[in-house]
Amino acid sequence: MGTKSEPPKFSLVTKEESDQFMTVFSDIVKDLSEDEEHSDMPEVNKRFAQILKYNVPNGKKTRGLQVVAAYKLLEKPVNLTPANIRLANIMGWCVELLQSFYLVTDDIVDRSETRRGAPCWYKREDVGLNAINDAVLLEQGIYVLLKKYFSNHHCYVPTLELFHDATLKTTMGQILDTISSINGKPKLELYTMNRYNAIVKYKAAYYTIKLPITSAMYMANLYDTEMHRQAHTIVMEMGRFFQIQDDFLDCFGDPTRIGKSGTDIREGKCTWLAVMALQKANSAQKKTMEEHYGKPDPESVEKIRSLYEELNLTNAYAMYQEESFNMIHTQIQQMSRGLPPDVFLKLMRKLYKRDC
Ligand code: DMA
Ligand code: MG
Ligand code: MG
Ligand code: MG
Repeated sequence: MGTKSEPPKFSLVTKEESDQFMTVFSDIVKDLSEDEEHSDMPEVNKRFAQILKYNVPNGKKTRGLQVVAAYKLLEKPVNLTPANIRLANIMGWCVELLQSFYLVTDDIVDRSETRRGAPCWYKREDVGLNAINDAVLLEQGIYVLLKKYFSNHHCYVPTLELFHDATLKTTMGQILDTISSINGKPKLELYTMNRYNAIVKYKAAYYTIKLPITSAMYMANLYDTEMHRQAHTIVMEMGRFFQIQDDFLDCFGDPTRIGKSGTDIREGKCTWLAVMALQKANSAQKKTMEEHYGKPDPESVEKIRSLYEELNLTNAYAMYQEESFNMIHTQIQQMSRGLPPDVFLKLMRKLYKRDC
Protein backbone atom coordinates (compact mmCIF):
# COMPACT_ATOMS: atom_id res chain seq x y z
CA MET A 1 0.00 0.00 0.00
CA GLY A 2 1.62 3.20 -1.15
CA THR A 3 1.36 6.50 0.66
CA LYS A 4 1.77 9.89 -0.95
CA SER A 5 5.22 10.45 0.47
CA GLU A 6 6.59 7.14 -0.84
CA PRO A 7 9.37 7.72 -3.36
CA PRO A 8 8.92 6.44 -6.89
CA LYS A 9 10.29 2.94 -7.38
CA PHE A 10 12.53 2.30 -10.34
CA SER A 11 14.70 -0.72 -11.02
CA LEU A 12 17.93 -0.71 -12.99
CA VAL A 13 17.34 -4.30 -14.09
CA THR A 14 14.45 -6.76 -14.33
CA LYS A 15 13.64 -9.33 -11.65
CA GLU A 16 15.21 -12.04 -13.87
CA GLU A 17 18.39 -10.02 -14.28
CA SER A 18 18.55 -9.43 -10.56
CA ASP A 19 18.08 -13.18 -9.92
CA GLN A 20 20.80 -13.96 -12.43
CA PHE A 21 23.12 -11.58 -10.61
CA MET A 22 22.55 -13.49 -7.36
CA THR A 23 23.13 -16.84 -9.10
CA VAL A 24 26.48 -15.57 -10.34
CA PHE A 25 27.34 -14.56 -6.77
CA SER A 26 27.07 -18.20 -5.64
CA ASP A 27 29.58 -19.15 -8.34
CA ILE A 28 31.89 -16.36 -7.24
CA VAL A 29 31.86 -17.57 -3.65
CA LYS A 30 32.94 -20.98 -4.97
CA ASP A 31 35.63 -19.46 -7.20
CA LEU A 32 37.13 -17.61 -4.28
CA SER A 33 36.67 -20.07 -1.43
CA GLU A 34 37.19 -23.36 -3.24
CA ASP A 35 40.33 -22.40 -5.15
CA GLU A 36 42.51 -25.50 -5.74
CA GLU A 37 45.62 -23.43 -5.13
CA HIS A 38 44.66 -22.88 -1.48
CA SER A 39 42.96 -26.18 -0.77
CA ASP A 40 45.49 -26.87 1.99
CA MET A 41 43.84 -24.16 4.14
CA PRO A 42 40.27 -25.40 4.57
CA GLU A 43 39.58 -23.20 7.60
CA VAL A 44 40.67 -20.07 5.76
CA ASN A 45 38.53 -21.02 2.79
CA LYS A 46 35.55 -21.54 5.03
CA ARG A 47 36.08 -18.14 6.61
CA PHE A 48 36.52 -16.50 3.20
CA ALA A 49 33.10 -17.86 2.18
CA GLN A 50 31.61 -16.54 5.43
CA ILE A 51 33.17 -13.09 4.94
CA LEU A 52 31.84 -12.92 1.40
CA LYS A 53 28.31 -14.03 2.27
CA TYR A 54 28.02 -11.62 5.20
CA ASN A 55 29.51 -8.53 3.58
CA VAL A 56 28.94 -8.62 -0.16
CA PRO A 57 25.43 -9.55 -1.37
CA ASN A 58 23.01 -7.99 1.14
CA GLY A 59 22.96 -4.36 0.01
CA LYS A 60 21.02 -2.65 -2.76
CA LYS A 61 23.70 -3.70 -5.28
CA THR A 62 23.18 -0.48 -7.24
CA ARG A 63 26.83 -0.33 -8.31
CA GLY A 64 27.05 -3.94 -9.43
CA LEU A 65 23.74 -3.90 -11.27
CA GLN A 66 24.72 -0.62 -12.92
CA VAL A 67 27.63 -2.45 -14.60
CA VAL A 68 25.20 -5.00 -16.07
CA ALA A 69 22.61 -2.39 -17.08
CA ALA A 70 25.23 -0.10 -18.67
CA TYR A 71 26.96 -2.95 -20.50
CA LYS A 72 23.68 -4.04 -22.08
CA LEU A 73 23.06 -0.51 -23.33
CA LEU A 74 26.60 -0.02 -24.60
CA GLU A 75 27.49 -3.33 -26.25
CA LYS A 76 26.71 -4.07 -29.90
CA PRO A 77 23.64 -6.37 -29.99
CA VAL A 78 25.60 -9.08 -31.82
CA ASN A 79 28.02 -9.29 -28.89
CA LEU A 80 25.32 -9.55 -26.24
CA THR A 81 25.82 -13.29 -25.84
CA PRO A 82 24.99 -15.19 -22.63
CA ALA A 83 28.75 -15.58 -22.06
CA ASN A 84 29.38 -11.83 -22.29
CA ILE A 85 26.40 -10.99 -20.12
CA ARG A 86 27.75 -13.40 -17.53
CA LEU A 87 31.09 -11.58 -17.71
CA ALA A 88 29.29 -8.28 -17.06
CA ASN A 89 27.69 -9.88 -14.00
CA ILE A 90 31.12 -10.94 -12.76
CA MET A 91 32.45 -7.42 -13.35
CA GLY A 92 29.47 -6.14 -11.36
CA TRP A 93 30.47 -8.34 -8.44
CA CYS A 94 34.05 -7.07 -8.66
CA VAL A 95 32.65 -3.56 -8.11
CA GLU A 96 30.54 -4.85 -5.22
CA LEU A 97 33.65 -6.48 -3.71
CA LEU A 98 35.40 -3.12 -3.74
CA GLN A 99 32.35 -1.58 -2.10
CA SER A 100 32.31 -4.26 0.62
CA PHE A 101 36.03 -3.73 1.28
CA TYR A 102 35.34 -0.04 1.88
CA LEU A 103 32.24 -0.58 3.98
CA VAL A 104 34.02 -2.97 6.34
CA THR A 105 36.84 -0.49 6.97
CA ASP A 106 34.62 2.61 6.84
CA ASP A 107 32.42 1.22 9.62
CA ILE A 108 35.48 0.82 11.84
CA VAL A 109 36.68 4.40 11.35
CA ASP A 110 33.14 5.80 11.58
CA ARG A 111 32.44 3.69 14.69
CA SER A 112 29.18 2.52 13.16
CA GLU A 113 26.96 -0.11 14.75
CA THR A 114 24.86 -1.50 11.95
CA ARG A 115 25.14 -1.99 8.22
CA ARG A 116 22.48 -3.37 5.88
CA GLY A 117 20.25 -4.14 8.84
CA ALA A 118 22.82 -6.27 10.68
CA PRO A 119 25.73 -5.62 13.02
CA CYS A 120 28.78 -4.21 11.25
CA TRP A 121 31.29 -6.98 10.52
CA TYR A 122 33.87 -5.62 13.01
CA LYS A 123 31.18 -5.51 15.72
CA ARG A 124 30.78 -9.27 15.70
CA GLU A 125 32.34 -11.05 18.63
CA ASP A 126 34.15 -13.51 16.38
CA VAL A 127 35.62 -10.72 14.21
CA GLY A 128 36.68 -7.46 15.90
CA LEU A 129 39.71 -5.84 14.30
CA ASN A 130 40.36 -8.98 12.25
CA ALA A 131 37.88 -7.15 10.04
CA ILE A 132 40.81 -5.12 8.68
CA ASN A 133 42.51 -8.21 7.32
CA ASP A 134 39.17 -9.58 6.12
CA ALA A 135 38.65 -6.34 4.19
CA VAL A 136 41.97 -6.84 2.41
CA LEU A 137 40.82 -10.32 1.47
CA LEU A 138 37.61 -8.90 -0.02
CA GLU A 139 39.65 -6.43 -2.04
CA GLN A 140 42.03 -9.08 -3.31
CA GLY A 141 39.09 -11.21 -4.41
CA ILE A 142 38.60 -8.63 -7.18
CA TYR A 143 41.96 -9.42 -8.73
CA VAL A 144 41.51 -13.18 -8.48
CA LEU A 145 38.25 -12.84 -10.42
CA LEU A 146 39.59 -10.36 -12.97
CA LYS A 147 42.52 -12.66 -13.69
CA LYS A 148 40.35 -15.75 -13.95
CA TYR A 149 37.70 -14.28 -16.24
CA PHE A 150 39.28 -11.32 -18.02
CA SER A 151 42.99 -12.03 -18.51
CA ASN A 152 42.42 -12.70 -22.23
CA HIS A 153 39.91 -9.88 -22.69
CA HIS A 154 40.94 -6.58 -24.34
CA CYS A 155 39.66 -4.76 -21.27
CA TYR A 156 41.96 -6.56 -18.80
CA VAL A 157 44.76 -4.04 -18.37
CA PRO A 158 42.58 -0.89 -18.60
CA THR A 159 40.21 -2.44 -16.07
CA LEU A 160 43.03 -3.29 -13.66
CA GLU A 161 44.22 0.30 -13.90
CA LEU A 162 40.68 1.54 -13.40
CA PHE A 163 40.19 -0.49 -10.21
CA HIS A 164 43.58 0.59 -8.87
CA ASP A 165 42.83 4.23 -9.63
CA ALA A 166 39.38 4.09 -8.03
CA THR A 167 40.92 2.45 -4.96
CA LEU A 168 43.66 5.06 -4.65
CA LYS A 169 41.20 7.93 -5.05
CA THR A 170 38.70 6.47 -2.57
CA THR A 171 41.35 5.76 0.04
CA MET A 172 42.63 9.33 -0.26
CA GLY A 173 39.06 10.58 0.02
CA GLN A 174 38.57 8.55 3.18
CA ILE A 175 41.64 10.26 4.64
CA LEU A 176 40.30 13.71 3.76
CA ASP A 177 37.00 12.66 5.37
CA THR A 178 38.65 11.73 8.66
CA ILE A 179 41.27 14.47 9.04
CA SER A 180 38.57 17.13 9.27
CA SER A 181 38.51 16.37 13.01
CA ILE A 182 41.42 16.35 15.44
CA ASN A 183 41.11 13.92 18.34
CA GLY A 184 37.40 13.69 17.70
CA LYS A 185 36.98 17.47 17.76
CA PRO A 186 35.74 18.79 14.41
CA LYS A 187 37.60 21.79 13.05
CA LEU A 188 34.50 23.64 11.90
CA GLU A 189 36.47 26.45 10.28
CA LEU A 190 37.55 23.86 7.68
CA TYR A 191 33.99 22.86 6.85
CA THR A 192 33.50 24.75 3.60
CA MET A 193 31.65 23.66 0.47
CA ASN A 194 35.02 23.50 -1.32
CA ARG A 195 36.35 21.00 1.15
CA TYR A 196 33.10 19.07 1.05
CA ASN A 197 33.28 18.86 -2.73
CA ALA A 198 36.79 17.45 -2.58
CA ILE A 199 35.82 14.87 0.04
CA VAL A 200 32.86 13.54 -1.92
CA LYS A 201 34.65 13.63 -5.25
CA TYR A 202 37.32 11.32 -3.88
CA LYS A 203 35.54 9.19 -1.30
CA ALA A 204 32.36 8.52 -3.27
CA ALA A 205 32.19 9.58 -6.93
CA TYR A 206 35.03 7.47 -8.30
CA TYR A 207 34.05 4.10 -6.95
CA THR A 208 30.28 4.64 -6.78
CA ILE A 209 29.55 6.03 -10.23
CA LYS A 210 32.68 6.28 -12.36
CA LEU A 211 33.91 2.74 -11.76
CA PRO A 212 30.69 0.89 -12.71
CA ILE A 213 30.12 2.98 -15.86
CA THR A 214 33.72 3.02 -17.05
CA SER A 215 34.19 -0.72 -16.53
CA ALA A 216 31.09 -1.35 -18.65
CA MET A 217 32.44 1.00 -21.34
CA TYR A 218 35.75 -0.87 -21.44
CA MET A 219 33.98 -4.22 -21.69
CA ALA A 220 32.01 -2.85 -24.65
CA ASN A 221 35.27 -1.78 -26.34
CA LEU A 222 34.65 1.95 -25.85
CA TYR A 223 37.98 3.67 -25.27
CA ASP A 224 37.47 7.03 -27.03
CA THR A 225 39.12 9.72 -24.90
CA GLU A 226 36.57 12.42 -25.63
CA MET A 227 33.74 10.04 -24.81
CA HIS A 228 35.35 9.26 -21.46
CA ARG A 229 35.94 12.95 -20.80
CA GLN A 230 32.26 13.73 -21.32
CA ALA A 231 31.27 10.81 -19.10
CA HIS A 232 33.71 11.96 -16.41
CA THR A 233 32.01 15.35 -15.98
CA ILE A 234 28.64 13.70 -15.53
CA VAL A 235 29.73 10.88 -13.22
CA MET A 236 31.50 13.30 -10.89
CA GLU A 237 28.32 15.38 -10.57
CA MET A 238 26.28 12.23 -10.03
CA GLY A 239 28.70 11.08 -7.35
CA ARG A 240 28.21 14.33 -5.47
CA PHE A 241 24.45 13.98 -5.82
CA PHE A 242 24.68 10.44 -4.39
CA GLN A 243 26.79 11.42 -1.39
CA ILE A 244 24.65 14.45 -0.50
CA GLN A 245 21.72 12.03 -0.36
CA ASP A 246 23.79 9.68 1.81
CA ASP A 247 24.58 12.53 4.20
CA PHE A 248 20.95 13.61 4.37
CA LEU A 249 19.74 10.06 5.03
CA ASP A 250 22.36 9.57 7.77
CA CYS A 251 20.53 12.24 9.79
CA PHE A 252 16.96 12.20 8.49
CA GLY A 253 16.54 8.74 6.93
CA ASP A 254 14.64 5.86 8.49
CA PRO A 255 17.25 3.47 9.94
CA THR A 256 15.05 0.49 9.12
CA ARG A 257 15.09 1.59 5.45
CA ILE A 258 18.75 2.58 5.16
CA GLY A 259 19.89 -0.39 7.24
CA LYS A 260 22.32 1.68 9.31
CA SER A 261 22.07 4.04 12.23
CA GLY A 262 23.66 7.37 11.40
CA THR A 263 26.89 8.44 13.07
CA ASP A 264 27.82 11.61 11.16
CA ILE A 265 26.74 14.12 13.83
CA ARG A 266 28.36 12.40 16.77
CA GLU A 267 31.50 11.69 14.74
CA GLY A 268 31.61 15.35 13.71
CA LYS A 269 31.78 14.60 9.97
CA CYS A 270 32.15 17.22 7.28
CA THR A 271 28.76 16.51 5.71
CA TRP A 272 26.58 18.53 3.35
CA LEU A 273 24.23 19.24 6.27
CA ALA A 274 27.05 20.51 8.50
CA VAL A 275 28.45 22.75 5.76
CA MET A 276 25.02 24.14 4.89
CA ALA A 277 24.22 24.70 8.56
CA LEU A 278 27.44 26.67 9.06
CA GLN A 279 26.70 28.76 5.97
CA LYS A 280 23.21 29.67 7.18
CA ALA A 281 23.82 29.94 10.93
CA ASN A 282 23.73 33.18 12.91
CA SER A 283 26.25 33.56 15.69
CA ALA A 284 24.10 31.82 18.33
CA GLN A 285 23.49 28.92 15.98
CA LYS A 286 27.22 28.73 15.17
CA LYS A 287 27.81 28.46 18.89
CA THR A 288 25.42 25.50 19.06
CA MET A 289 27.47 23.83 16.32
CA GLU A 290 30.71 24.54 18.20
CA GLU A 291 29.30 23.16 21.45
CA HIS A 292 27.41 20.12 20.27
CA TYR A 293 28.73 18.98 16.89
CA GLY A 294 30.90 15.87 17.17
CA LYS A 295 29.78 14.96 20.69
CA PRO A 296 28.58 11.41 21.38
CA ASP A 297 25.79 12.13 23.89
CA PRO A 298 22.27 11.76 22.43
CA GLU A 299 21.24 15.22 23.73
CA SER A 300 23.97 16.89 21.66
CA VAL A 301 23.02 14.87 18.59
CA GLU A 302 19.38 15.88 19.06
CA LYS A 303 20.35 19.56 19.44
CA ILE A 304 22.14 19.44 16.10
CA ARG A 305 19.25 17.67 14.42
CA SER A 306 16.88 20.35 15.72
CA LEU A 307 19.24 23.06 14.55
CA TYR A 308 19.22 21.54 11.06
CA GLU A 309 15.43 21.63 11.13
CA GLU A 310 15.40 25.20 12.44
CA LEU A 311 17.65 26.16 9.53
CA ASN A 312 15.23 24.55 7.07
CA LEU A 313 17.83 22.16 5.73
CA THR A 314 15.20 19.59 4.76
CA ASN A 315 13.82 22.20 2.43
CA ALA A 316 17.24 23.18 1.13
CA TYR A 317 17.92 19.51 0.47
CA ALA A 318 14.69 19.06 -1.51
CA MET A 319 15.60 22.10 -3.59
CA TYR A 320 19.15 20.93 -4.17
CA GLN A 321 17.93 17.51 -5.24
CA GLU A 322 15.48 18.97 -7.73
CA GLU A 323 17.94 21.48 -9.20
CA SER A 324 20.84 19.08 -9.36
CA PHE A 325 18.68 16.41 -11.00
CA ASN A 326 17.66 18.90 -13.67
CA MET A 327 21.21 20.12 -14.21
CA ILE A 328 22.61 16.60 -14.56
CA HIS A 329 19.74 15.76 -16.89
CA THR A 330 20.69 18.68 -19.13
CA GLN A 331 24.37 17.67 -19.11
CA ILE A 332 23.40 14.15 -20.14
CA GLN A 333 21.33 15.45 -23.04
CA GLN A 334 24.27 17.55 -24.21
CA MET A 335 26.70 14.65 -24.65
CA SER A 336 27.80 14.54 -28.26
CA ARG A 337 30.05 11.50 -28.49
CA GLY A 338 27.42 8.84 -28.99
CA LEU A 339 27.10 7.51 -25.46
CA PRO A 340 23.50 6.35 -24.94
CA PRO A 341 21.96 8.81 -22.44
CA ASP A 342 20.09 5.94 -20.78
CA VAL A 343 23.36 4.70 -19.25
CA PHE A 344 23.16 7.74 -16.96
CA LEU A 345 19.45 8.51 -17.01
CA LYS A 346 18.38 5.12 -15.65
CA LEU A 347 20.77 5.46 -12.74
CA MET A 348 19.58 9.02 -12.07
CA ARG A 349 15.98 7.82 -12.02
CA LYS A 350 17.01 5.08 -9.59
CA LEU A 351 18.76 7.57 -7.27
CA TYR A 352 16.29 10.46 -7.45
CA LYS A 353 14.38 10.88 -4.17
CA ARG A 354 15.82 7.64 -2.83
CA ASP A 355 15.01 6.87 0.79
CA CYS A 356 17.56 4.09 1.18
C1 DMA B 1 31.08 6.76 2.13
O1 DMA B 1 31.22 7.39 3.34
C2 DMA B 1 32.39 6.38 1.56
C3 DMA B 1 32.94 5.15 1.60
C4 DMA B 1 34.23 4.92 0.95
C5 DMA B 1 32.30 3.99 2.29
P1 DMA B 1 30.17 7.22 4.51
O2 DMA B 1 30.91 6.94 5.76
O3 DMA B 1 29.22 8.37 4.51
O4 DMA B 1 29.35 5.89 4.10
P2 DMA B 1 28.21 5.28 5.00
O5 DMA B 1 27.18 6.34 5.25
O6 DMA B 1 27.64 4.15 4.16
O7 DMA B 1 28.85 4.79 6.26
MG1 MG C 1 30.43 5.50 7.25
MG1 MG D 1 32.86 7.27 6.33
MG1 MG E 1 27.25 8.31 5.17
